[in-house]
Amino acid sequence: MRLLHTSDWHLGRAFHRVNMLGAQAGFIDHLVATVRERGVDAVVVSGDVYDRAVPPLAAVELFDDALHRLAALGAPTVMISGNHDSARRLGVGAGLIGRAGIHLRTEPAACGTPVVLSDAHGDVALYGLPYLEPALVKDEFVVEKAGHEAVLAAAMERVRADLATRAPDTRSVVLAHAFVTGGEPSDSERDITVGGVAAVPAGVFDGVDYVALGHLHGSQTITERVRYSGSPLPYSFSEAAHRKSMWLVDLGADGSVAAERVDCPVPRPLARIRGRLEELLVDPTLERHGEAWVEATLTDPVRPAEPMARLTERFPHTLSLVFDPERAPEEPGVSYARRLAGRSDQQIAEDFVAHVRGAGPDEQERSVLQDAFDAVRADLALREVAG
Ligand SMILES: [Mn+2]
Repeated sequence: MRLLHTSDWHLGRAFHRVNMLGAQAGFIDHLVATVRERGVDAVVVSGDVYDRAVPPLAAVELFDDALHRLAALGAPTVMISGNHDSARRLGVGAGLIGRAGIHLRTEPAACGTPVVLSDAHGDVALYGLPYLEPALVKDEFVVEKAGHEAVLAAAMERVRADLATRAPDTRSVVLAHAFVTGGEPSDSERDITVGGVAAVPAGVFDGVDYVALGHLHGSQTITERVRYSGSPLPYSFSEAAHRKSMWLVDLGADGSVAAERVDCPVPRPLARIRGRLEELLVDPTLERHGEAWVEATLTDPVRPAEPMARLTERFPHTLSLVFDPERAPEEPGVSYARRLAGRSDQQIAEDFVAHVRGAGPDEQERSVLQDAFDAVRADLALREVAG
């Protein structure tokens, strides 16, 4: 049986100021084409279909379009809710949609009830474990310590118990949305550490043939049988080195796994560049980033004037500016109170300007500061008279 494993679509999410709906629609086209051209028997989507609980209408329309196209292809699809989805909202109409072969698994209580597909070699049981927020599902799974490992272990016990009741040659697939030990995070996953240690050992999933993971946005192989597909699109500059893809998994008659990476379309490459503004504007090696989405880290000791306007002349798709000025290390161990002792408000303000910008105020800026302090003092004096 040939599976296509993807996750973390985050429909409706923007990348900095860029609306990603066009790129997300391009990915759905690619997904549908892959299902058709590569003879995919089933699609598994491991959570974070949407970026938030109440997604924008355009994202809901895109999801609706994806469901209809997958159903029209006759490719059974199993989807779980992730930590970004509202399980309740995503699960609306799941029973009806399931009759069209699109199985939305958003109920923690149903994790031991698989979607059963079959091929010439027998049955394949696909268990959808929606994102299990420990505090919310600890009663359902009757665990003492409401941690990620405890609730996933309890859910997997139900999976194994169900599997034990089936024909011995039944192959099994688990979909889960979790942070598995050994996985490499990026900046665009919402933290799930509230309430304890987030990372779950891969051994929790022992006993099944393939584990289709979602949550981490980089494609990763934890073990041959336990993989993250990663998101199809980048959602932070920390993903600049990612190669966005899906896993095409051939599940053999004996439960063996052969996985192939299928690349996703790249709407625009990502580049992180670093240096002084004047260098970035002329460095010939940066020429290749002219069409990229760029994050520039400026190391100028003094913040240059209009850096964004100047950068976008060379890199029109600059989306993010970071200032990390080179400066001499400060004298350590001097307390804040000691640094302020015996100085006027004006001196403290001028030092502050020098600290954040790298250079102190010029004459004009000094007089602006002076006027501000004078105005505050005058106001205070008036209040005392009035009060
Ligand atoms: Mn995600």
